[in-house]
Amino acid sequence: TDVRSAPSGLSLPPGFALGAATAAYQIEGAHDVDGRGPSIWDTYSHTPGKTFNGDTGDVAVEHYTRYPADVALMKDLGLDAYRFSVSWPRILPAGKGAIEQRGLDFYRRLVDTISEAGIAPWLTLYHWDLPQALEDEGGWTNRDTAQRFADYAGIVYDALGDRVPHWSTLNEPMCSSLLGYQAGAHAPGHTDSAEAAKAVHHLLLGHGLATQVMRDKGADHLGITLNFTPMSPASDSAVDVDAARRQDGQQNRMFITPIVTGEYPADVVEDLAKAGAPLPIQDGDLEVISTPVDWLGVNYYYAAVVSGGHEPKSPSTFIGCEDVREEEQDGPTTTMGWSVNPDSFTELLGRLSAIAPGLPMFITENGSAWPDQVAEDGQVHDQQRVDYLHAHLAAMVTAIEAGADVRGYFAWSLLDNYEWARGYEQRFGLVHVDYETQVRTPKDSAHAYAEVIRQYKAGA
Ligand code: GBH
Repeated sequence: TDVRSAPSGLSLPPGFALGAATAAYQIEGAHDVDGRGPSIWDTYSHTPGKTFNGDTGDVAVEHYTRYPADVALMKDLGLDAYRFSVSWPRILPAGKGAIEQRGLDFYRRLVDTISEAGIAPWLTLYHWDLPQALEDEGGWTNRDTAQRFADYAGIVYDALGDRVPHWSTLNEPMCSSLLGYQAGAHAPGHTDSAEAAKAVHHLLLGHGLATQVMRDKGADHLGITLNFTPMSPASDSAVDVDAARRQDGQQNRMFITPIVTGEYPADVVEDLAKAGAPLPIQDGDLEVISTPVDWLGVNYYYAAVVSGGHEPKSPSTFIGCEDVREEEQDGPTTTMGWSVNPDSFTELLGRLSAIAPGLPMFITENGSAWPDQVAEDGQVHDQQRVDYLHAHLAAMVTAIEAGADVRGYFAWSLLDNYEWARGYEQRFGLVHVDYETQVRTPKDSAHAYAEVIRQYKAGA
């Protein structure tokens, strides 16, 4: 296949944003530079046995110092937009109190460099790196953390609001709560359902409070990024159908529904209470949580097929789902073990249009990890990632043609980077990084994406 040929008939609407995404802890490194405080990911990754190979983000891909070259790469690819996150402990080393100006200065320099390259900056305030000092006071299980997050949002907005047009509060609160406090697979590594339910609610509350703070300061393009994994039952047995309902409830509905409607889904509230993990809702919280946003960020990777009624296995990722298993699917599987389901992406976007009518969507992450090899010519011929990219762009266009209001797409990820508990083993980048030399090499998928962007801009 000629990787430079975009899928035929890919017609994106006018004004569509094409970009790539990253997150602070996954790329920056410089973990102890310029007054940065420790985050829960420093603690977790430095705890033996928690991450693949003991990998940490101490060095990562040295984006903290190499950002000018990385922005130049983005420009070479022709990106219109770049989504990144701010490290809370660079700005507030203790999570609250003293502000570290050198942290704010870094993001000012970064944003100015991005803008000078003609690329629109999209800022995410929280991509999982909670200051450790706040975790020491209970982290997201502590209601106070929601207010601390809103304070932090106000500080970053005051510093960067004049130069960043697009703001997102949280990345994937599902991961921060359920992977962090229920499954133990992410920092802080707890396995306590009651804590996890508190974290869910306090993250959403923090989102609402931060949205209000930034709105009051004049922000006019505010959103939140949620991750969606469609769940279908392995059979039409009542047990499998209920397993899919429960997991869909916590993965997909528990976060979007209260934001859009001001109410949690009733079945989820019941499931959580039954599992001894009630949502700690106080009067007025749901009004805060449903403070209007301007856009929804959608992260999509794959769709799961699940069955229930198995021998209980703890901890489960979802509360009260110890009996649920994910089934293997036919077809290609990424190195994350994920199947490739572009049709489910189309369906998901249609479903979200119905759940959140009138709310513009941006695909804030989509991508895949493969066993990339550097060829003798020094190039990375990642045909599987090229195919995945083309198939998902086409699936998105199909959804748009059916009426979904999708206005942008960000590939995950610009660079190979620190894939959380999976360390450096998993490569999601359009651009290959040699972790010995830090040399960046655009993969075939980067060239393919650049060609999609070039053809779109040429009106082809
Ligand atoms: C997104 O998470 C994140 O926003 C991004 O930072 C991440 O790099 C990307 O997707 C790719 O994963 O195997 O037990 O370690 C999507 C949710 C979170 C799902 C990590 C897989 C691995 C759990 N992903 N999780 S484990």
